Amino acid sequence: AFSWTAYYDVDDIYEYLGNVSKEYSNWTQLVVGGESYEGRQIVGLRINTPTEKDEPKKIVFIESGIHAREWITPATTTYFINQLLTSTDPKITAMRNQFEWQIFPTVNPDGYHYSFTWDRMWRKTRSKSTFFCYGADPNRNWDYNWLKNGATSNPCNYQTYGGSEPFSEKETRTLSEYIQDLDNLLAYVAFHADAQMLLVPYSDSVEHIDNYDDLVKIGKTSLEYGYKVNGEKYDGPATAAEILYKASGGSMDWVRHATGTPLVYTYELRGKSFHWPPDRIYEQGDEVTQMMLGLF
Ligand code: 0X9
Ligand code: ZN
Repeated sequence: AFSWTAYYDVDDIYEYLGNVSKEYSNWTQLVVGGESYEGRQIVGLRINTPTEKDEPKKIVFIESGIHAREWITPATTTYFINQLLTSTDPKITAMRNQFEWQIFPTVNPDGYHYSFTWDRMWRKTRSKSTFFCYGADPNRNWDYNWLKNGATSNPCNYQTYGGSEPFSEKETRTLSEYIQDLDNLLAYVAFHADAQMLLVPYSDSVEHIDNYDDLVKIGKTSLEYGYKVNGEKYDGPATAAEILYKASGGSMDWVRHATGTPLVYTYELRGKSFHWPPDRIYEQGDEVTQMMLGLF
C-alpha cells in the first residue's frame, strides 16, 4: 500500500493517482499533461468539486519532480493531494473547493525512474544526445531566454544542459502545450529541493515584474504559515537572481511570460542534499500544506 513514510517509483505513484481517481470519481480525474522520451505519460490528478455557480473555477497548477533526484517533491505533492482529498480541516476543504486543482507529481518520469534504478543523483531527462551523453535539464529547456544565463550547451554536462533547442525535450514541449491550452490559470506552483527558498519570476534578471510586490506579500504569508509547523525559515520570497543564481529556461519563467498567469512561484523545499529521510516526509508535507493555505 502507498504511504508517506517511503519513496516510490513512478509506476507506484501513478497507481496511487489511479486509485484515488476511482475512489473520488465524482470530483477527481486522471489527466495527461504530456509524454516523455521513453514513452511514459506525465500523469496528474485533477480535483474539481461540484459547485453551484455557472462559471468555471480558476485553476491552480502544481508541478513537481522536474528534477529527477529531488525525491521529496513528488512525495510532498502526493501528500498534499491526500490532504486535499481526505482532510476534515475546514480551511483545507474550503481551499480545495475554491479552485480546480491540477497536480502533476512527476513531470520528468524517465529521469525519476532512472534516479530510482541507476543513478540516485540523476537530474535531467533521458533523451539521447551523443553516444555517451544523455538527457537535458528540463528546467533549462523552456522557450524563454533559452541558454541566456546559468545553462550550458554541452550535452555531457551532468546538471544544466539546456537541450539542443528550446523545447527539444518531449516532456517540456508537450507539457507546455498542455499548459498553454488551459483557460483560467490562476496559479502555477513548481516544487524543487533543496535550497529552502521561495522564488518568484523572473529567474534570470534582477528586474521585478509588475505584480512583484503582490507576489512577495502573498509569498510572505505562505512562509509564515509554513514556519508555524516546524519553525523552519525559508529565504525569500525573491527572484532567483537575487538569492540563488541566475538561471534561464525554467518552467516558471516561461509560464509567466507565455501565459501571464498572475501567481507564479517556485518552492525550494528542504532537503539534505536530496536525501530527505523518508520518515520525515510528513514534516515537509504538513509544512507545504500550510504554505498552500497561506497562498490561497
Ligand atoms: O536550478 C534550478 O532549476 C532550481 N534549483 S535546483 O537546485 N532545484 O536545481 C531553481 C529554479 C529557479 N527557477 C527557474 N529557473 N525558473
Ligand atoms: Zn530542482
